[in-house]
Amino acid sequence: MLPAPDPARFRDPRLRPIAEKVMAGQRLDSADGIALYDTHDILSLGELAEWANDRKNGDRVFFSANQHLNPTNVCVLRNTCVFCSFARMPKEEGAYTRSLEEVFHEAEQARGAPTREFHIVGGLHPKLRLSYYADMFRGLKERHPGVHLKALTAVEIAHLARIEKTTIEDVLIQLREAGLDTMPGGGAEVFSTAVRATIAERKLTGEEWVRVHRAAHGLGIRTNCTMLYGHVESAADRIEHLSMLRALQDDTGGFLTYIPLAYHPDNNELGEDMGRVGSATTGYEDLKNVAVARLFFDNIDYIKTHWPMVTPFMSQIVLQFGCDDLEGTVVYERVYHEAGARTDMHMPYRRLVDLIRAVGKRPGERDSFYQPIRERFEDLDTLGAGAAAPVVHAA
Ligand code: V47
Repeated sequence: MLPAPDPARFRDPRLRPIAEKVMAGQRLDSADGIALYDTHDILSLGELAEWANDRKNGDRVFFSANQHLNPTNVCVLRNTCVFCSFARMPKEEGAYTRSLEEVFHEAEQARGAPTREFHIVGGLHPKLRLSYYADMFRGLKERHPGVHLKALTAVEIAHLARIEKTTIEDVLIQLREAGLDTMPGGGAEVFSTAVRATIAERKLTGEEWVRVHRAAHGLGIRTNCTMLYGHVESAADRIEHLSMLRALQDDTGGFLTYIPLAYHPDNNELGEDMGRVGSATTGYEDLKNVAVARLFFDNIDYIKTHWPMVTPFMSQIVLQFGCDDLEGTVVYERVYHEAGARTDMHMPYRRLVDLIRAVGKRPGERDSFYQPIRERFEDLDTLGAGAAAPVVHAA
């Protein structure tokens, strides 16, 4: 157990009453959340968040042996989600839609450690029906029995319900029968109506995103939640977003983890409009978004850092700013790499263990429900996990 912080030593006096609340186990309100975002006393913020994390999760940092699959980048929102670099029109250069055989082939490509979870997200294809995804899930389960399927964002579920002229619940039930286990947290962006009007005009609204996750939780399907930060949103917008997630978690308890997603400005209209091309979020913002989340979410157990977006170096540092969950092996990543991420696409299993150990934490491979699978790694070399592979491409 870490020693409790001494708020009297905090440089920013506004953090002192907030620290008292955190240490007394009291919930932070919106004004507290905004003060946390506004502070420049980043070390006190980090110390407090790390203490709150230690109280919840001790010194263990989880990671997973997972693999991302993106079946199509064709998306009907191509021209209106101006922050996205991944989407293509059906006939646009670079557009792709995988056949099921191609998806099954890519699913065999895990390097080193075996995959325990497929993370499957893609564009809103105008023609791909529910049966394409149901057949994919059945095929993956047949070929990889025991592998967990975390698949389709709320936006994709709502799109399938529209195409099939049926309800969200019906889509979820059919996909669950086909093998869907949990859902990722993407598509949330920032719930504020004004921000959405600027960055994702025709995407489902914040309320609709919440409705899909509520429906999933009601059916016993656990999900993740996210926020895309570092574009046009204010601190108040961020806190409104986190408050909506926290309220849903109060009602259902269905969220497993929260992942702050750092906006990448390359190859998209928003980045050009903002004059931000080539300039991703700063490390300062990345630290803050983890620490504030840890303090604001008293009811979500885990905060995950997505190293493909913020770099393995920043992901390692946030492990001392309140973060307890390091995104896994990934294998192949397209959404952020299309948007300018310079990180590798694959993280060797052993490198995950080393990154965690190097900050004095205890690594633990987890399953998709945050149950520990493996906590001893002495025989790691026998995994052939490529510990010496470079993590980041040269610029
Ligand atoms: O919803 C799109 C984001 C998300 C950009 O649940 C961008 O475990 C940055 O859902 N710059 C999809 N981000 C990714 C996602 C996810 C990722 C990691 C873990 C989990 C999980 C879920 O990617 C989208 C959007 O918010 N995104 N474009 C961009 N230019």
